[in-house]
Amino acid sequence: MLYPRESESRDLKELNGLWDFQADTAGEGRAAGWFRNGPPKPQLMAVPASYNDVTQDAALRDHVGDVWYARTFFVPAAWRGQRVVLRVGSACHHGTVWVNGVQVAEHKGGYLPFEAELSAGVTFGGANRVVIAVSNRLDWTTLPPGDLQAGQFGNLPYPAGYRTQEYYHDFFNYAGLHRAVRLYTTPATYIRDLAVRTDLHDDAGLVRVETEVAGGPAEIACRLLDATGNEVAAARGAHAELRVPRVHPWGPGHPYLYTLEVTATTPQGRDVYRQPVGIRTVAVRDGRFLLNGKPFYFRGFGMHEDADVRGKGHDPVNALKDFNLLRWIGANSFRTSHYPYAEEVLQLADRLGFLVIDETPAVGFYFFGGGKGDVFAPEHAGAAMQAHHLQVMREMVARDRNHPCVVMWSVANESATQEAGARAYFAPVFAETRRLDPTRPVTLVQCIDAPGDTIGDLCDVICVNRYYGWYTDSGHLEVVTAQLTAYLREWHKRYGKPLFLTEYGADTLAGSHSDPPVMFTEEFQVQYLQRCHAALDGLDFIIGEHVWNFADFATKQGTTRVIGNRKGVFTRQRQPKMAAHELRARWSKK
Ligand code: GCB
Repeated sequence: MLYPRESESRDLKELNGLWDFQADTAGEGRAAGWFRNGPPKPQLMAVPASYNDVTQDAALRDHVGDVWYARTFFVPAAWRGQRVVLRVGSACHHGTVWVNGVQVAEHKGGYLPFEAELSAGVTFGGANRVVIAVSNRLDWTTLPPGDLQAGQFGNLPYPAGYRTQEYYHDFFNYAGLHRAVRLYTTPATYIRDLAVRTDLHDDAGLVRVETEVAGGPAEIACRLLDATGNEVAAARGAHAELRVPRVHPWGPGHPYLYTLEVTATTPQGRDVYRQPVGIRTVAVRDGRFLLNGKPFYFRGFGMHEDADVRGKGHDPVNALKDFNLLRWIGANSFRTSHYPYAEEVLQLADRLGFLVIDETPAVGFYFFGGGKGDVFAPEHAGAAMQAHHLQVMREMVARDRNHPCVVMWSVANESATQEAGARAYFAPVFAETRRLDPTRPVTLVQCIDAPGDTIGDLCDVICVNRYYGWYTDSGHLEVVTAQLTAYLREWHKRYGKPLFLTEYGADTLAGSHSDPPVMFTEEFQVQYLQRCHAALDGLDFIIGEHVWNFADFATKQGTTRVIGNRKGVFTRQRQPKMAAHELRARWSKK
């Protein structure tokens, strides 16, 4: 799926800014026809943003169900004869879109984009109205999953019909239009999709391009331009192979990007699309993760799209700040825990040279239990959930496959892979991911003990999260190194595959100090990380360390979360804790 870009044949118009907005507290909007003009008593809401923290209304923060967005937009008369496409970057978690009262799109999955072709129903040279209903409901057909919950304590009074949204993952269920809403045009015959694969042979690069054209036949031509705009290779046809002598391979420290220029020519005209291309290879061989044929050690974080006021709304200023902090601290990679991030984040990673583990929103498949039965039971992660999971995988690979930064797919975070049903659920997800993209390793981030696991053989790399001395033996730093060492050894013994510690960390209230260290102080976080590093440095099969988390982030309220998860090495406002300096010292030596 191509990112919307301007070119000599394509126009682009952002529909970001202030929209009309109303929460559908009575669930009446659809029956009452709000899709025609928008909700009847709107307030203003910013797009892109989560709506939850923008107002002073606690009921809106915790609202469960639809919210409605609406605005007017103009389609230039000059666009007549072009395809006009509306692209919604993210409607979290379920979006329905109407233009001029007619439904044009519906999409489930809050972290991936969707499009609607408007050409037929749109007024050229005049005003049009777009209305989007966004639902934040989570159930066992959505990723992540959730349940509607009545009052938890049956003997206590609750208002009639009282329901809250329960979920099993550790980040706040922010919702709304989180990413850009855009209009763009293409000619009637247009480049629908590109699949780019790259390879290296000695000092030459190979770029294979599959071009899909829609709307009619066209002559396809590909040119590859270097960073100064000089053509380095050219080819014709839907299956093109471009050979680049004296290639500049892509990687951290040298994120060299070529520009692939694809032209589809018909007697009526042509469509031009430009795609940035980084030429690199990834592989898992002999117990190592190889980037461009050389062993690569991952240093970095599990992150979140999360910030004050905006919630999960993409903001280019915040995103760039995060990358500057990643650079400052000496990181070379991150995981899009626990959902695919905005495409603009991957573009920054391409340009600045960071490796990305791209993860689905399959999270909350473990801390479930509590007498509710198995995760992999028909009423939970059963056939409906699996079908959706496969769909998310397809959409994620389709969106992200052309990014050089994406080096591994993570199909899920922390699942009950010890359960009898886990393998039947996940085997098709791994198989489909490999069919869609045979060029990248695939993993599932684990949290259970190695002996009970049923799916590790499906992974190219074993990724594990561990918190010894935090959730177990709380406060006992002295046990951390030995316990973590034993745990990692056990996984390695079981599968003989490279191991990646994808989470380790300790909640820390910035500004809290204690020596000797106690939990939640900055001294404790520093020593906690040092003890984990002592374990990692003593093992020769480790391929990476990702601290949990890059920055403090919002979670649902609960007794173990003091205004969110505080395992950030940076505060939510992106200021360093002591641990940030500790990591910077370690990672700048590596
Ligand atoms: C985990 C989860 C992550 C949590 C983290 C924690 O294992 O993968 O989503 O936020 O632990 O801090 O407990």
